[in-house]
This record gives sequence, C-alpha cells and structure tokens, in this order.
Amino acid sequence: MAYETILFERHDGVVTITLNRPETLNAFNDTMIRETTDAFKQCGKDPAVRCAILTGAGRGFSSGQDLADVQKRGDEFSIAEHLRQGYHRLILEMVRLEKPIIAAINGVAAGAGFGIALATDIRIASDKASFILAFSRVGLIPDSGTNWFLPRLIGQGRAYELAITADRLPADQALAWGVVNRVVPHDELMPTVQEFAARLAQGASLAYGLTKRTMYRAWEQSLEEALGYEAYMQETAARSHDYREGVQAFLEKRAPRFQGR
Ligand code: T3D
Repeated sequence: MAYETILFERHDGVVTITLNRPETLNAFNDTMIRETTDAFKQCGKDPAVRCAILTGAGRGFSSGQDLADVQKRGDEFSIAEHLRQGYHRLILEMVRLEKPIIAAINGVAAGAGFGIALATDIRIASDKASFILAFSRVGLIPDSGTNWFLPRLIGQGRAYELAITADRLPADQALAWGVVNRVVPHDELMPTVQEFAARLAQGASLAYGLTKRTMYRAWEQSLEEALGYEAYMQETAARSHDYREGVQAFLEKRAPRFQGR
C-alpha cells in the first residue's frame, strides 16, 4: 500500500498502521487523516486481516491537528466541516471496523491524537506515554470524539478537569483511571502489542467483531433493547463455523482452529 504519511504493513493477519510524521510528533494534516481512514477501510475489506495495530513513529503517538496547517486557513474555512469530512469519518471507520484495533501508544497523544487513541479498542501504553486534551491551550473545546469517549471511561469530573486545564495525564495515572489497558516498559511496547495482536488474529474473529458492535450499540440502548440485540447477535455467532469448531475442539480436548467465519 503506497501512502505518504503513514506506514501500512501486513503480517500474518495483523496490520500495523504507523502514523509517520515524526518531525511533528505525528500531527494530523489532511493527507494523514485521509490515509489513516483509508487504511482502516482496507482492513475492513480484507478478510485475511483479523487485527489492526495503530502506533506512531518516533517519540510521539500523535500531537493532534497540524497547527502549521491551521495557520494557512482562510476566513471562509469551517472547522465544523473539516471535522465532519475528516476526523469524524476516521473515527467512525475505526469504531465500525468489526475487528479489534490495538493502540500501541508510544509517546504523547494530544488533542485529536488523544481522540484517535480513544477510538481504538484496546490501548497499551509505553511508560513514556502521556495524554493531553490540548484543545483549550489553543482556545478550542475538545473534539474528535473525546467528549463521548473520555467521560465514559473516567467520569465527567476527571474528563472536564483534563479538558479545561489541558494538564498532562501520565501513563501510570491513565492506567489507574482506565484510559489504557496496560502500561509496559517502553522497549517492550511493540513486542507486547505484536504478541497480543498475533493471539487475537488466531481467535474467533467473527465473535470479536460482533462483540464490538454489540457493546457500542448497548451505550444507546435500554437494558431491554440491549438484551434483545445480544440475542440477535448471538444467533449470528452461533451459526458460524467458529462456534461449531469451538465446541468440537473443547469436547476433543484440543486447541480450536478458528477461521473468523
Ligand atoms: O480542524 C481542526 O482544526 C479542528 C481539530 C482540532 C483537533 C486538535 O487536535 S486541536 C489540538 C492541536 N494540538 C495541540 O495543541 C498540541 C500541540 N503540541 C504540543 O502542545 C506539544 O508539542 C506536545 C505537548 C504535544 C509535546 O511537547 P514536546 O515539548 O514534547 O514537543 P515539542 O517540542 O512541542 O514538539 C516537537 C516538534 O513537533 C516541534 O517542532 P520543531 O520545533 O522541532 O520544528 C513542534 O512544533 C512540532 N509539533 C508538535 N505538535 C504539533 C507540531 N507541529 C504541528 N502541529 C502540532 N500539533
């Protein structure tokens, strides 16, 4: 895959997408927003892809919107339109991808970079990582889904404080608050994430995807609706090869050979 601002590598069912503008700590310009969106779209289209990793090149994960680009905008420029056409498409592509996305958070995730990290499914951070809702430093409100994701993870009081102070949330605090699933020594980040992704790529991928869809759907449902949707999705899972294989493997006391269908 030939991209200008990201790297796209596939290995044994695992795609690694690397945000690759290290001189800006991987700030998002329009090309990088578009290319990252396209990369996740490709992950969805390719049945051989069963797990995706998102990380950053160099010492940052992403510093958010490229502020040098902001300087070039004219009076007619609409940020709302930019969000709708850019970040929103990227975030929805990630959330709708019915395959697990693991963020390997190698350094600072600021502004929209924090939002994109939150749109992944499992976040594993280096002990050098940190998170900043940098928006208020430049006079903006949080965007890129942070108002939706963050209060759900850490509660509104903490999220609001991070928004208005733009204070740095270090990795250990992010772990304590549930922003990340685990923190590992910096040098162990990629090996840890790659090993985990390889394990997921061998798993019951169809069920993983349906679980993601069902959990997101449950946020906007009553208990009664959520139970109904669960039953519907379970019917789909139960009709799969993987379910038959999983039960058979259990009874035969062997490891299952899941195919993601
Ligand atoms: O469409 C829309 O506009 C709406 C969407 C908005 C979404 C947003 O993301 S708004 C928030 C934008 N992001 C920020 O405000 C963060 C800006 N960056 C920082 O505050 C700091 O760089 C960090 C706290 C993230 C890291 O600090 P530090 O000291 O580790 O690194 P640094 O020296 O500040 O940055 C290193 C280089 O990256 C530096 O370039 P240089 O001096 O080496 O040539 C710096 O200018 C560049 N850089 C960092 N962030 C950005 C950036 N260049 C462009 N855009 C950036 N966001």
